[in-house]
Amino acid sequence: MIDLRSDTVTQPTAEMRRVMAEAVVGDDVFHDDPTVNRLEKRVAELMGKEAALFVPSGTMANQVAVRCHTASGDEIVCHRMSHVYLYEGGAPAAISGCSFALVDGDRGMFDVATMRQAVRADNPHFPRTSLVVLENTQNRGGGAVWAVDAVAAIGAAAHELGLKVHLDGARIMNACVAVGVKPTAYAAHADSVSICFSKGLGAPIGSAIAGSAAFIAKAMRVRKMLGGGMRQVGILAAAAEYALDHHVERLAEDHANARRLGAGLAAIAGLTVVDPETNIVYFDVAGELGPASALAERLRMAGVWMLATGPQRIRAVTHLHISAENVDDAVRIVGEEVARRG
Ligand code: TLP
Repeated sequence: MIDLRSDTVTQPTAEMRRVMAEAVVGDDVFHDDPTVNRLEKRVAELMGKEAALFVPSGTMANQVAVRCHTASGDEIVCHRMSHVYLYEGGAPAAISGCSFALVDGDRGMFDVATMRQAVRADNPHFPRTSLVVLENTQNRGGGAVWAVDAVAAIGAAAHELGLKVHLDGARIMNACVAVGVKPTAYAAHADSVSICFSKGLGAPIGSAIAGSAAFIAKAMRVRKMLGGGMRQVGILAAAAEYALDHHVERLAEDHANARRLGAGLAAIAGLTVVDPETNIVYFDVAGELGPASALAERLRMAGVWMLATGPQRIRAVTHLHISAENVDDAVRIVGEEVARRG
């Protein structure tokens, strides 16, 4: 099975498992886990922030940020294709009592003027706008990468308006490898930034959030409240450290494979590909080929697993376990299944 559903499907490699097995651990709720402490220090440095916190998932990273930066009744500005809005079970409303002001823009990104329009005037009739969330890379935008300048401009305007900025950096290392910048280039313009180790970086579990020392002190309480205070979690922090040591530069291979996949799919009549910028490939299936879900199901039977993410849209994500040869096989199988239907 060529599993292209997500980069979250990766399995820890033998070497990563060895490092996990040998990790020195302690009770992290008592701050006793040296491996977690080392990882958090490293993430803080990587992001150019005072402190960082290990959390179980990217969703918790985002929700901790939302809860810390907002008060009940506040409004969050983000793109309508953002993960924090679309895919987190309504958590900002449920956990933090926040509504959203959703904005539009190419591939999940937006500019300062668009952001400004979404910010409410200070008037008791309106919710209080308190937070802007950016996502880099932008998942639904096809792994789109923000220009550093664009993030800087939004950060500056948001701060001038007294708003906080959270950067959902689930795939920030993909963005950095694609553009050739350090994470600090983006993180410098945000009050908090997350990173996921369990996506393209190949760890089994875990994310981190970085920000000021005061923010992280608050975040620690929210993490506990959400049930994310973990004990001998150094075994997972060790996987994250291993991922940062060994799986960052290789993201370029995933990006090359995504381009290869995009080009192969684009050559199949009836498919329209969103040009991949990193490791996520979206394509639209022409109506006469039937619904995307039916094609995705036939592909699965034929050995290629992709996700139908809309009536005519399919997503395929390259990762650690996908080779150029797998991509060529996947393209051939998609071509055969599309032709069978036609
Ligand atoms: N994204 C998953 C699904 O939830 C859609 C995927 O397969 O792409 N931010 C971004 C930008 C994400 O893409 C994801 C996961 C998260 C946050 C949440 O991370 P987890 O799954 O660790 O909670």
